[in-house]
Amino acid sequence: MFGIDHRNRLWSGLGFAFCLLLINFRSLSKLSAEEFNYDESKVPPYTLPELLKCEDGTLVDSIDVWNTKRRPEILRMFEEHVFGTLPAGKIPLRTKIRSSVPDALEGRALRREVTVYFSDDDHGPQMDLLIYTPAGATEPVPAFMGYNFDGNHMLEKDPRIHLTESWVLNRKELGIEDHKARDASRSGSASRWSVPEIVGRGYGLVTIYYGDVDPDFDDGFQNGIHALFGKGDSPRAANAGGSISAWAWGLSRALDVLESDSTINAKKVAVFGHSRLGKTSLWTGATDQRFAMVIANESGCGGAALDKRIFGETVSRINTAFPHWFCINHRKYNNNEAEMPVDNHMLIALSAPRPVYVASAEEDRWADPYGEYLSLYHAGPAFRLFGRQVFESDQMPAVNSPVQADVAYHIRTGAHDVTEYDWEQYLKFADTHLR
Ligand code: GTR
Repeated sequence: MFGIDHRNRLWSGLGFAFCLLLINFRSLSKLSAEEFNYDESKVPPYTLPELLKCEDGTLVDSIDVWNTKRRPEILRMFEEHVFGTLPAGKIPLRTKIRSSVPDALEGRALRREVTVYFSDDDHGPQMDLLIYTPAGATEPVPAFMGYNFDGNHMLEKDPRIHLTESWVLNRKELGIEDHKARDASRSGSASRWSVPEIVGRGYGLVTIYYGDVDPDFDDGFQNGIHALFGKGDSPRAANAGGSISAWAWGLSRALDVLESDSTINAKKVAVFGHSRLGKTSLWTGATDQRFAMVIANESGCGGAALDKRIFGETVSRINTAFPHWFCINHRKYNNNEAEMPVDNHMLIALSAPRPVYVASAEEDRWADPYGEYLSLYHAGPAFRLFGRQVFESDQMPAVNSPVQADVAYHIRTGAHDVTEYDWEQYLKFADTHLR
């Protein structure tokens, strides 16, 4: 039993510790990107979990052991410790064509908007697919599918594209201060999509505003598609899926819809994403093997980069700044990456043997370009099991010198963004693997 004095001391000690924790939490979220490690010599020694060794010590020496034992184990670890899971089970989908323009982009594309409803309620959770296919295509085309950041209307000036009614991130530069999309911002993200080149090369593009599926703020998982899975989960399970899981789920539902679309070959769809949406494309490729190719553009921490390198963004920082992206269990690894039972070479390996493209930008040190390359390199053994050609060297290629085999990588000059250069490489990779 504690005497009064001891108890007081204990309480004030606990209070002090709590304050420290709070200060630490607050100050961490305020730390600017400059205050993290960008010095290769300060990367701590780290050990990556073995990709081809099962939990019971069995070594993976065949495609069968990989498919039936190791791959499911790795997938489970990512569900349990990183992204979390959403309740399984089919959600009936309804669709409605919102618009169809046969001569969009100066006659180059058929452009359709398809609303996908996730419930019987027309005002319930839903998403709008914006679908471009080459005008006059006579057979189903391979396609890229990926979320956009600010709404489908950001791809083109055309006022016929529906202005999203979903919650959007405020952006002063676009005049958005009340989380509502504005007409004035139409075509603001056109440079990130290279639509004329994509359709010109014979591909389709399917894009969706990610906030339709789950608005990107921490609201305790009440909005977006989380509402479909019951709000009664309180307290939230430590392995319940966060926003990245929700976004991945949305892309799978979009692929469900494409399976009965006559213009797109649903067996040849590459999932694409930039940054947080690149983390999402990797998790989508891992959870839904129907996607034929996976592209992660500058996906960084929690995406392609090796988290155990502690270079640029860290697990602690990402969970503090974006508490809704991952599952609660992921927070166990705040400042504790060494204890993570997985790292992101295993996330990439979950897409094997399908072709995977990882891309970085030279100035995007926050996303740890070398860590992104190394992850792809260390995922190699899973691809080799299938006879796929991967990279032999752990040294990344020079800037603006893409390397493509059955996996691909480039680091280009410039900042965190998606550019025409990036799309040129993705199209070339798709020409090899999706044709
Ligand atoms: C940053 C975040 C990154 C990346 C990026 C983005 O603030 O730290 O992990 O996801 O946002 O999505 O633009």
